[in-house]
Amino acid sequence: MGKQTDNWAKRRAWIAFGANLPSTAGAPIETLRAAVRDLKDADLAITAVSGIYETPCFPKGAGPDYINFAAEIETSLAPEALLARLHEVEHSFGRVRKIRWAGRPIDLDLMAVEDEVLPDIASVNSWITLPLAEQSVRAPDQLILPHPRIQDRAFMLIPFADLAPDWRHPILGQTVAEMLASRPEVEKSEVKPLAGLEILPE
Ligand code: PH2
Ligand code: MG
Ligand code: MG
Repeated sequence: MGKQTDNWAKRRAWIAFGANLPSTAGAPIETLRAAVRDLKDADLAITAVSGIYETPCFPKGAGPDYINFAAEIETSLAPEALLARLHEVEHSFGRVRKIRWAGRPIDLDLMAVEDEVLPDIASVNSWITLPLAEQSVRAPDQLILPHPRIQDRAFMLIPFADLAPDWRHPILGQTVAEMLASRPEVEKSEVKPLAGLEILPE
């Protein structure tokens, strides 16, 4: 199939970046910097990057701390093509998909494409409400939008709030700022800004 750019106007989307193991490009921060650079092309512009954070591994104790941040992009790629592009970049840094929640040299998660719901409200809802015990063993094999864990994770919400505090979840009805306000204080306090580090969109 072609790149599915026909009939797609440019749309805004938000990507969560994460890493907690070294890659072929070096330490997590170096990997993610290189990934931002590689993602850019004629169909995809990086329009803003959040602060950079050091965050405890979820689940607790399962591995080293993560580096997390988020990027706002503008793209003419359809959501499926965009996801394929993210997987391609993950693969180029040595990411192998094996064990759920295993440590990883790079993780690029598509959090949202405007207020798109995919594949449909009922399916997204069933992933949103999946009990934690099942989340550790079941992963969707198709694109789910918005990403079903945004509202549960300060390490996604804090970077997202740097970029788009007013983005409203099309199913839950809350903004990023509101979802973030619902997270426990301890969880938020563990997401630590890394001062002096920067990733420029250009
Ligand atoms: N991503 C995971 C699993 N655990 N923990 C933190 N702190 N940050 C992540 O990005 C993360 C995680 C699976 O995608
Ligand atoms: Mg992830
Ligand atoms: Mg992922």
